[in-house]
Amino acid sequence: MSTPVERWVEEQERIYKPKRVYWCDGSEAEAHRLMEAGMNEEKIGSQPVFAPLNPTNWPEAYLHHSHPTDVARTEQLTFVCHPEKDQSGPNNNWMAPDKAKAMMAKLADGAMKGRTMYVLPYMMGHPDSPYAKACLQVTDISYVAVSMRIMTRMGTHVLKRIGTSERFVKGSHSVGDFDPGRRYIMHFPRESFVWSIGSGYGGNALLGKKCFALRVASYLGLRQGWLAEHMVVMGIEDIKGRVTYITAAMPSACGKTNLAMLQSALPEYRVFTIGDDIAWMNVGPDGKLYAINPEAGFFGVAPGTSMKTNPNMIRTLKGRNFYPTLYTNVGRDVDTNEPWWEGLDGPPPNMEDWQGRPWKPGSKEKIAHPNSRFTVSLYNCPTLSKEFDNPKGVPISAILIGGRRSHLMPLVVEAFDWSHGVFMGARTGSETTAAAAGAVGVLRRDPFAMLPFCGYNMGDYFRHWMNTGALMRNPPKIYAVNWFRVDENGKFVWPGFGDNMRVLKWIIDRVDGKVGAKETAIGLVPHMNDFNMEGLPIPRSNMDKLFEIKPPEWKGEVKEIEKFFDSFGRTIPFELQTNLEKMEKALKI
Ligand code: GTP
Ligand code: SPV
Ligand code: MN
Repeated sequence: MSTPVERWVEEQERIYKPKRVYWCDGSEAEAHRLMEAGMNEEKIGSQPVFAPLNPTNWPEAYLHHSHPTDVARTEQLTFVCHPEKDQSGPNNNWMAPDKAKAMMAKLADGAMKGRTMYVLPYMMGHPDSPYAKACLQVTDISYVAVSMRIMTRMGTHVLKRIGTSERFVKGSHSVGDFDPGRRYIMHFPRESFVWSIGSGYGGNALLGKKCFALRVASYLGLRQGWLAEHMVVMGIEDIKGRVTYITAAMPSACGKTNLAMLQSALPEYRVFTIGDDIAWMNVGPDGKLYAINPEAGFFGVAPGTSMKTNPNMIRTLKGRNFYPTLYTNVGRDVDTNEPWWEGLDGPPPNMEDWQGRPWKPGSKEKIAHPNSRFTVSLYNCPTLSKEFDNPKGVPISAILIGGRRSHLMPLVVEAFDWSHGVFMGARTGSETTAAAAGAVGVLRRDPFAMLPFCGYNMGDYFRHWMNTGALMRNPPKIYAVNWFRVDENGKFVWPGFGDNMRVLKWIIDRVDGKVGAKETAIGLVPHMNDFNMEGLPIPRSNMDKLFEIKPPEWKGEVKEIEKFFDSFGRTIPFELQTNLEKMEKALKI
């Protein structure tokens, strides 16, 4: 008798018709074999999947060029397929499940002919955690197989754990022919099933990440009473050794990875990293909110990463522990065969761009793609928290919600209470980035940084957040943060990066009840005397600019929030409306 796992894999084989099926065991020896296959056998267009980079400065480093049309998440081709459209909400594209499956079956038919189908058994979360989930993905490209080995806990142990159960998370993936016209990422949350064809890009193809750990898991969380969020998880240790744990939601390419491994500008604090992208949060038996990071690696934005901005990431990339580290769509220094991206250091003379084409000095074209990324194990990270593998997770004292706003939003604002905090999360807007295909710098609502990742109607999601607060006697405090305000010349006013510790310090002092705060129409802000500005390279007048609330600017914002809330119709919780009305009144606009 075959097991449900074997039957599912046989079904995938019948659909895709690969040349052979290879079951991954997650070992290092196997990773070497997969890299060999990517260098010598598999191709994207005429280029091999992987090319070795200079290992002297960049140990175990490999370059990957994606298909040129396949460089970011494609939200317009991403669907959440509940039985009814209303269950997916205005925040998702929808297709009826039967129709979606019939369409995908056509695209998938024979799509792996002549290729290998890799079977990847993996865990999201530590295997001993009550919150972990056992998963299976099939794919037809070594890049995805190796990336999943870095990003998750992959191995044969997962098959043992699933045993003869029917209850495992299923991900079916093929790069197809990379034709954007035949590219779809389909979610069936009620079956814990994701079907993705036509893309090899992280968020579209590493199905444990955004597809399962956010879209499907957020729906599981709604049914089971927990939260799956697009959030950093980190610990901040003070000089006495006391650690405060926080989570932070920020839209794609808005600073999560940088925050998660921040090197503190204040010498009396140290940051410990638990996760940089995804948090699963449960109310524990003691009534506190606990967070785990279900992932095991970083899939980080390369441009802007340097010894100045994020030294701990450079150390992570140059660490020697885990094989291999992948660099996707970065540039290459032809003389030294080293990876390069904008913001790393001055451009060396002889460069190849992200498509492997010679780059002409002085050219305005980017060398690295703005959404070029590295894939590297969390175990390489020098600031990894000793709690990372704690199956219970860590208790959360504060939740930050950020966005990229060049105007309007202050550096930090504390919510009056949980309900106001949910309002702050729900009304969050952010300027778009290169992490998703489409225009960059356009303001859109991105509540809790989850707009592209919530696997059900966001009206119900806001209600779920309201309800979760009611389960806790002393819920975490909630903060809105914005590192991205600019001056008249378009320059960032706040230095950001390591100096963000100053904002974290104020938050910790608030959590500890050490300092007061000033009440404004939009929430509580610091008294400047309580805000550590020692050695801060900006004038006091700029600090005032960072906290300026201009009612006329807010007028347009309030209109937009209203319109956004209205788009959810009757599913929007009344508390959000009440908070909006209160804010409008207090702003006197
Ligand atoms: P995803 O992986 O897409 O979810 O992105 P992320 O939220 O982890 O963003 P990340 O930390 O990779 O930062 C994205 C970009 O923002 C990089 O180019 C960073 O250099 C830049 N950035 C991060 N933190 C700050 C900051 O405090 N200030 C400024 N000005 N830029 C920042
Ligand atoms: C993001 O876009 O938020 C990322 C990269 O973290 S991806 O995994 O592609 O979603
Ligand atoms: Mn992300």
